Amino acid sequence: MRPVLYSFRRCPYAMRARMALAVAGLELELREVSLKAKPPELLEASPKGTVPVLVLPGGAVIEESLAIMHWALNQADPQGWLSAWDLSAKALMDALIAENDGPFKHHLDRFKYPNRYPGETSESHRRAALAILRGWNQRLSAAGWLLGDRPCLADWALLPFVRQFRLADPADFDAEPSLDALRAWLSRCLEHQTFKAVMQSPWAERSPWRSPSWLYHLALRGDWNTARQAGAYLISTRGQSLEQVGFVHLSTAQQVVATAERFYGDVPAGELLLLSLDPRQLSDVRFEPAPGTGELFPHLYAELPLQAVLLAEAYTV
Ligand SMILES: N[C@@H](CCC(=O)N[C@@H](CS)C(=O)NCC(=O)O)C(=O)O
Repeated sequence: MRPVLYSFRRCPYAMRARMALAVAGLELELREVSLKAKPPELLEASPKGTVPVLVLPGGAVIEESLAIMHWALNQADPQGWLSAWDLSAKALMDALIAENDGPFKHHLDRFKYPNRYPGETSESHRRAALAILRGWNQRLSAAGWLLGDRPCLADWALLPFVRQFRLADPADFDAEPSLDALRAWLSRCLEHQTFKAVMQSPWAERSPWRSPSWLYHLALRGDWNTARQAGAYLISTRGQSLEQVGFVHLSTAQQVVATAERFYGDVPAGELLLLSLDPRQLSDVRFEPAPGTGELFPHLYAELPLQAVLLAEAYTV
């Protein structure tokens, strides 16, 4: 049994947790989730519903990114993010991370997503965030990293948030005065194997993990678009209507890949969608043997209600 990490590729908290877990050299099962439809297994482990969440083999749950980083580095800290520093340095790391997770994140969100915060001025939050960044810039100008001449926990914990700030307006960030050391640090971190590794497979996945609690249906993009316009999905499987067959072909999480290969192997990438379905919203599902193999497949003896579709995403293996 390996620990299970629920993660979201683009979440800055999940990025920093993945970095610590990867650096510690830990083996785990990564479950990419969509924040629009969180799998029941994640919510059962951690009802607050944020990522990252780490579930240990004994069942213990760690549901804060920083706690996951500490847990990982306690297992192994080969780059000395924590172990190579004394108590006063650790107190400084904590203070920098608190400044990031508190005021910096507060201003970053209001600058980056002005629509979510009506009545707030994006520019004043940008300036407040920049004031914090200038403080970090000053630290970085001494020896290149936040606490000295080598990276520590705080460098990696702050990195994904500084990256987000730049991505919100790269041209302005790149032209901003008095940020040279911070920009050099950011480029160095982004080019570092520690960061690059967690933005690609196997540390970051692009398609959501398939929950065994859900059911699935493969649909051609054109059929799905028609259904959304018409308000009803009336296809059974490729080239056959619900009316002709009498039920809609579904798959369990374990059956999706084989079904896609068998019936949709020639469909161009992006034209095949995987619909994730909430079985509680499907009225009459029967598990019936497929002709020939006898393998049991779920069949929906009703129209597929559009509200049962939790996610409709391009299918990737
Ligand atoms: N304090 C948490 C914050 C995690 C967090 O807010 N993650 C965001 C994604 S970046 C999330 O899961 N939001 C829930 C949602 O959007 O539904 C941590 O450090 O792990």
